[in-house]
Amino acid sequence: MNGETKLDSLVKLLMEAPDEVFIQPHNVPDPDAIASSLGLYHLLESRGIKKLAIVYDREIEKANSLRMLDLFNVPIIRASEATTLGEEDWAVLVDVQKSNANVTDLATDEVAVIDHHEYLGNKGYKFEDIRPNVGSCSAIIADYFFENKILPPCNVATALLYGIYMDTDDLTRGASTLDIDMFYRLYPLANISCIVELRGNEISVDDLALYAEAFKTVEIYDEMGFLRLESANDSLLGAAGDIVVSISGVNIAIAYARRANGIKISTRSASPHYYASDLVRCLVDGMGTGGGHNHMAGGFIPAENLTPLRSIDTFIKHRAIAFYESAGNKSRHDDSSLRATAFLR
Ligand SMILES: [Mn+2]
Repeated sequence: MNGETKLDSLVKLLMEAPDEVFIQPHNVPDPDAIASSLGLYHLLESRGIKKLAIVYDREIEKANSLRMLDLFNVPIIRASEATTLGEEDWAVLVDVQKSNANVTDLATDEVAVIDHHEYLGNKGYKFEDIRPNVGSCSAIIADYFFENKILPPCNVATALLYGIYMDTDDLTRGASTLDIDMFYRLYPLANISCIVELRGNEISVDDLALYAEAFKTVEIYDEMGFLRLESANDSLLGAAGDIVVSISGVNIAIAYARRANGIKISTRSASPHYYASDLVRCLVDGMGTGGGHNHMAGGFIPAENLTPLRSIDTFIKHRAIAFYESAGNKSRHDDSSLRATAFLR
């Protein structure tokens, strides 16, 4: 409809909700997911959506994510504590899409989605706003505020600013014009001392011990770095991968951890010739699920698909090197200007 914003359409839809509306970010919510959920909560509340809650599954693991909940009064609860959640309720997925491995399919009907990951196809949503070219979901939510002339309160502006900071690695990873515009507009509304405090809470003492062990496992092959983490802590994997990519000469990181239920994989790429999402899909091919962005992606292989006599380390390295060599050979044979897109898409 002419002049109707995305927020208008979403609110119109949610007004029809038979009972409660749950905002659901991905499991183990990170700062971008928490900020986006908080921002959307305020937007929907200000537009008169009542019976609203933010619900997530699993654990909030990282110190900075936990600190955000207190600093910004985030009304978020665990799915297991949402006693009124049921089939009659609707959900808006945030920073994730239905069927992705990192989101629990709760009893609610997922009627809407706002995300910045690669498009996983129409899952029967009544509202969808998926922008894979944007570096953070927080920038999309910030856009909803400014587009609708709603001023984000200080706690929301600060959370969204921090979400952009984290998901774009300080505007250096996959940042779009929207991330930069929203960063600029949020900045004067935010409390920078809170950002400073969060930056000072990015790892816990326990994390440090896990990192120390993990960094001993780092192995380099050309531009690729491999790291194995002996922990069930999901969010550390990506952060450890970021550190591996920052090693001089290394542009691609593969971090993985073995769990009782399978192997969790996180990939990073700072190379224009290799997409993290293509790499992870190659690693899990025929055995599990994976996806993400050009610069960061994740995947999972369930334990039942693993062969006991195959070493996980060898398996991951074999597949990653095969991907690297074939993409590298391919790109060397192609016209240089076309090589990245020709092979990778
Ligand atoms: Mn995100």
